[in-house]
This record gives sequence, structure tokens and C-alpha cells, in this order.
Amino acid sequence: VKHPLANNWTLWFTKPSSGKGDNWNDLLKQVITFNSVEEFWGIYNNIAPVSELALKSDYHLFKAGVRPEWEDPQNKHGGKWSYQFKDKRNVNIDELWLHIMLAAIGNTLEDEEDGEVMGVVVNVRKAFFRIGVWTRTVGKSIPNRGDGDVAGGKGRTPEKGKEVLYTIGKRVKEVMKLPANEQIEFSSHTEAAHAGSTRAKAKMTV
Ligand code: M7G
Repeated sequence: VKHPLANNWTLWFTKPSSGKGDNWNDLLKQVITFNSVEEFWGIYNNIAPVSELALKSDYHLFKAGVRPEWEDPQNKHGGKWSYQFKDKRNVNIDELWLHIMLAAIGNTLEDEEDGEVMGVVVNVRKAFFRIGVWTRTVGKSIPNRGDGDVAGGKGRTPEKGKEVLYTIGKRVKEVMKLPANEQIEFSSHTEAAHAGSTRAKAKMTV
């Protein structure tokens, strides 16, 4: 018996750049798409844990049909909650990443009808591990896809839009078991793209 997930999910991998003119698109590879709990575990048990990945690697787990890029039509109006774990030796990144993936595919990061969560990302960098949760909006209402979806924040007031994002931020913080005095930051992808890096100025913290 397979236990279906509410969405189909695709795992992506960014392989480390060799440093010689590699561009983002050459490094980003689609690994596999799945739609059940059992398939998830089958994949999880057969891929390298984050703790064994080389520096500059990323895993991205996104709703099927959404590329893990700022430019994707479903991401371009959005942003992400993220946190950098700087004490790499004392953080159980494999467990944190597993828990954030389970929360994403189990739809517990948001109220399902909000349709904000596009995917989750882990970055392996020299000075930190970073976990990010990508959202479809930055709280503002955006043009909807025209296929009956409500995920564009249609009918949401700006206050409601922000509240939806803060709720996700709080849940992300809980899943990562961060102490209350640690802050996770929200930044929009437009800022990240302009800054040429994700270290863009944070708009919200929780
Ligand atoms: P990062 O991995 O988000 O953060 O971006 P880091 O600076 O801590 O490593 C690293 C670089 O990857 C960016 O400066 C971009 O060159 C490229 N990059 C990352 N993302 C998420 C994207 C994306 O969505 N689209 C494009 N075109 N490039 C990206």
C-alpha cells in the first residue's frame, strides 16, 4: 500500500562548481519525482546525506512543475525564510533537513489552502549550512495562474498575506527546533537576484 502525498515532489541537486565558468543551469540537475511516503523513504535511504555532500552542493525539494529558481513563474513574485547554521560541527544537519522535508511533503508548514510553500532547500557552504523554505509570494497579492488556483493570494488583504508568511516562518523555526532568541529571516527573490546572492537584506524576521 502506498500512502499518497497531497502533491507530487521533485528532488533536485546542485553539484559543486569546478570554478571554471560553470553556470547555475549546468550545475542544477533534476533527480527524481515522487508522490508517496514510501517512495520518499526509498529515495531518502539511497542518496547521500547532506553531511556527506561536498562544499557548494545543494539539495532542493520542490513541488513538481516548479524549478528551484528565482526565475520560475511560480517563484518570481516570492521569497524565502532561511537560517544559517554556522556551528557546522555541532549541528545535526541530516536530521534538520529530514524534518524540514517531511514537514514540506506532509503539508504541515502551512494551512493547505494557502498554497505558499514551493519547496525547501539546503545549501552546504564553507562557513555554514543554510536551510530555506521558498514561498510563492512575499505577502502581497499577485496575479493568479488562471487555472482556478487561490495561491496567488487572491482576495487576501496585505495584512492576511503577511500573517500567512509569518505562520510559515514560525513553523519553520519550530521544525528546526531553534531557540526563541534565534531569528530566521525572510527575503524576496528579487532582492536575492539583485544582490547576486541570497545574503539580501531581510524584510521580516521571526
Ligand atoms: P546561493 O546558493 O543562493 O547562496 O547563491 P550563496 O551565495 O550563499 O552560495 C549562489 C549563487 O548561485 C548566486 O549568486 C547565483 O549565481 C546562483 N543562483 C542561486 N540561485 C538560487 C539561483 C537562481 O534561482 N537563479 C539563478 N539564475 N542563479 C541562482
